[in-house]
Amino acid sequence: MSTPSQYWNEPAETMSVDERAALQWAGLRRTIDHVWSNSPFYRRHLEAAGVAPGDIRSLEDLRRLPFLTKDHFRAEYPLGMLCVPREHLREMHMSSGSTGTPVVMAYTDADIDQWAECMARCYRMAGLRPGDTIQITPTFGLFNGGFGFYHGARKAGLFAIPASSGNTVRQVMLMRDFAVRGLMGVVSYAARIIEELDAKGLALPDLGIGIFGAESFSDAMRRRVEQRLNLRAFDIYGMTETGGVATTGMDCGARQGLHVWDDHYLTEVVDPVTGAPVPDGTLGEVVFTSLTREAMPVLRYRTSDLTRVVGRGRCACGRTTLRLDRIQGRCDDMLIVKGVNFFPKQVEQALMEIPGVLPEYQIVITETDGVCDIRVNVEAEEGVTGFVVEKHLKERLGFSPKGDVFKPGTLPRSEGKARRVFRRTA
Ligand code: DLL
Repeated sequence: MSTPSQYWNEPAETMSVDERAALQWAGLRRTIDHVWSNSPFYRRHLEAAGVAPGDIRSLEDLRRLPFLTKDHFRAEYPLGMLCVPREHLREMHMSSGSTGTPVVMAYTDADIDQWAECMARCYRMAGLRPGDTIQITPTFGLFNGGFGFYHGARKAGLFAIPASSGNTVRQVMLMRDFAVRGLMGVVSYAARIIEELDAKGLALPDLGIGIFGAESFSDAMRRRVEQRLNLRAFDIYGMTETGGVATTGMDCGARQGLHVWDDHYLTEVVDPVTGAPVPDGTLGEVVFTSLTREAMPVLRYRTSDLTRVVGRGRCACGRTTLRLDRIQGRCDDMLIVKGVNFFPKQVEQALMEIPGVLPEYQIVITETDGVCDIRVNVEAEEGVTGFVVEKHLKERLGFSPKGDVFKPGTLPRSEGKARRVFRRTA
C-alpha cells in the first residue's frame, strides 16, 4: 500500500501565485454575482455603499466593497443573509458571543462539503491518515466545533469518536480503549483533561496528535499540553461566520503561521480603527471574503481578530498558501494599562512560566473614574505566593497587576471556551 501524501489536496495547497490569483478572481466574481442576484440584503448593502458588481474588475477592487460585521449578522437574524432558497439548507450553526444576539451560519450540501474539505486538509497537515482514530471533544450542537471536526473526519477517512466534552474519566477511558491517535478540541478542555489525570492519578494515554483552537493560547500553554498529553499540538482557526472550524486554516508542523485555505477565502489585514490595509508583518484586524460558499457567503467580514501576515512564499512544509501569525486576541480583549497594550495571551504566557502555576486563571479589570485596576487570579500548587506571581508579571509585562493565588480546582470552569477577562466597574 502506498503512503498517503502529506497533502490532502496537493494542487490547491501548493498553487503558484498566478494560479491562485486566477482562481481567487474567478471565485470573487462568482460570489459577487451570486449575492447580488440572490440576496436582497447584499443588494441593499452594496447599493448603500454605491457599489455595483460591474465596479469590481480585479482582485484589487475588493477594497471598494463595504465591510461586513457581526452586527450585520445580528440584524439579519435568523436567515436574512441567505442567498439560496431555504429548501437547499441542510444544517446550521450559531454562536452567541458576549452580547447574546445570535450569529447564524446556514449550510447547503456544497457548503458542508467545502467545510469538510478544509478540515480534511488540516487533518492531513497534522499527520492523521485514513483509518486513524480521533476523539472529538467539543459539543455536537449549535457550536460549530463538534460537527466541523466530524464532517472533516468523514471526508478524511478517519474513525471519529463523538465524545463531546465532560466526563473526563470516560474521555480517558475512550482514548485508551480505542487507541485514539488524535484529540480534537478547545485548548482549555485539554488543560482540564490534564487536571483530571493528575487529580485521579490516571495514566497518560498515548496520543500523538492534538488539534486545538477556538481561543488564543500562548506558546507556554501549548508546550504544557504537549508535554503532559504526549502529543504534538496544532493551532486550528475558524469561526461561525466563515463556515466554522478549519475554514480559515491551521498551523503546520513547521510552525510558521496559520495556513489559510486561500482557494476558498481571500484574506486582508486592516487597521482596526481606519479599516485601511496594513503592510505585511504589521498587526491588524483580519478580514475574510469567502470565494466558494453558497448559502451565506461573506464579503469582507471583519473578524475582530488581531494578527499579521507572516508569509506569502513557500513554507518549509511545502505549502504555498498565505500564512497568518497565530491569533493574538480579539480587538475587544485588548487591555490598555498605563498606555501599554497587551492581550490576555501575554498574561497567560507569563503565568505559565512560573513553576507550580496551573493553567486556570482570570484577569479581573476594575475601572474607577477611567483608571484600571488589574488583578490576576490564578490557581497554583502550594508554595506559590501572590508575591511570586506579581514579581514575575512585573518583569514580563512591564507593569504590576495584583496577583492572587487560588488552590487547585477552585476557580470557576466553563464548559466550552474559557472566559479569561472579567470587567467590572467599581
Ligand atoms: O470557535 C470555531 C472553532 C472551533 C475553531 C473549534 C477552532 C476549534 P466561533 O465560536 O464562531 O467559532 O468563534 C470564533 O473564536 O473569531 C476567534 O476570536 C476565536 N478563535 C477561533 N479559533 C481560534 C484560534 C469557533 N485558533 C472566534 N486562536 C474567532 C485564537 C480563535 N482564537
